[in-house]
Amino acid sequence: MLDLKELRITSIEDFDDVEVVEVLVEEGKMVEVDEAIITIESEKSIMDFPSTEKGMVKRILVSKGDTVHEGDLLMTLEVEHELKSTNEALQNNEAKEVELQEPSPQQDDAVNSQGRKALESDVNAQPNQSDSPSSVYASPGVQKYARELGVNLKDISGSGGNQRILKKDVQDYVHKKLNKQDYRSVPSDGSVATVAINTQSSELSSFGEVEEIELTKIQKVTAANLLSSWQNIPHVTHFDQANITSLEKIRKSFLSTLIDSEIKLTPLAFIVKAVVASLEEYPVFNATLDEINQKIIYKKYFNIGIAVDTPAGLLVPVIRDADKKDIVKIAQDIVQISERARQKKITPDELKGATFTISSLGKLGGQAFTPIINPPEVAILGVSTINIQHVRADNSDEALKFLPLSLSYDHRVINGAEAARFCSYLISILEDYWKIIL
Ligand code: CAO
Repeated sequence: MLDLKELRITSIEDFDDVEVVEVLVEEGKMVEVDEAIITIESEKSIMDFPSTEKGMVKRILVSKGDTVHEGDLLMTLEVEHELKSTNEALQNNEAKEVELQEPSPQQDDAVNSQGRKALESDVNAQPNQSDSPSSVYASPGVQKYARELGVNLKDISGSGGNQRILKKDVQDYVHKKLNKQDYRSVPSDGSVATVAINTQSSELSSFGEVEEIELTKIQKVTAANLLSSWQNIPHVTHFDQANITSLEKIRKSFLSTLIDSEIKLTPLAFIVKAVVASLEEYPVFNATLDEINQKIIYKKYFNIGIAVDTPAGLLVPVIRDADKKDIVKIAQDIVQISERARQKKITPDELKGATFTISSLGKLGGQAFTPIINPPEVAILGVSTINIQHVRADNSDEALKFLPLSLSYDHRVINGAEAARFCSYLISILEDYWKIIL
């Protein structure tokens, strides 16, 4: 037995006439008693208006932007007292409705649980005691959602009409917090805030002798940053090598002129200069991906991070404005920052602001490796040990020196062809260094 019921706007405290800012249901779909059917907004507040009946929406008589007054007809519902025959259809409709209007439970759970974690550490994220409709513009549903996540709606600017805060704004806010935490808010104790592989020495000692040594603070922080980078950035590594036979001759001749000075002129200073020239030519390698606003930020300065192996762990101090420095100054900087890092004298400021990093294993050995990007950078160059290849030319045996290069890049920002071009350009400089010296 079907009845047609009318849903009218009833008297609501503070509201004389109000604007419909959202219609939350569709014709042909089921609504439940107390389910929000429209969102209305006055000068002072915003709220969801609920259905007083359960039934199928037959006809909607208001639309977004309409002004409604007490007693106005909003929609008609087909109400069945015994809904047995249509139960199945109704359930399907309900399921679809949930799909269309709400994020999936998994999405919500992911945001909820990660969001809570991200916000627990945020001293400003207190429960929104004062998020009453008169102080923030958000529907009760959004207010409830924010409350569940521990988000204070006052911290969010709304993207809806009249700056109304939407569910999406709450989600964006949480994602922003998560992103910030991933890259910059390593816990002050340096602990690795991830699911730990919990292998304890008691388990291992059943197989033989073990020794436990606490990770240094640097190792803890590095572990958290590396893990975050590895998990969040799709890395690709491009391998190549440069014939630096003539560059090595140039370096040796430079060295002979510096014989009495303290300057240590290794291939790395030349590599830094060649990398800067390549970054100038291919600026995307000097960029940052702004994930939230979906933008690439091109930096016009060239600060090169140098991975330094120290007894306490890996540190990456920065050579600032490398484009404005000559090779000798860069060589001096490398020595100075690496010594300060090893002597634990480096300051936090000296570790910040890199736009691209070089990790040189120098003569330690190896032919290639896959360096991990140091966010917010989008690429890193790994340098391995020079290898010597003998070639026969004009009845003589020439020993050529090849420098292996491993370029890891963020595949969201840089594609393989660009990486190949960048590497070829870098190699062309390393193989014909006069190109940038003169
Ligand atoms: N192949 C062969 N020899 C090389 C070389 C290369 N690619 N690069 C440098 N060398 C030589 C140098 O010429 C120098 O030779 P001499 O002993 O004859 O003077 C020697 O290796 C040692 O150089 P160095 O390491 O003192 O200086 P550098 O400028 O090459 O590097 C620094 C400085 C700080 C980068 C380096 O000392 C260092 O810490 N590297 C480790 C970085 C690292 O751990 N990366 C991995 C990160 S991922 O875990």
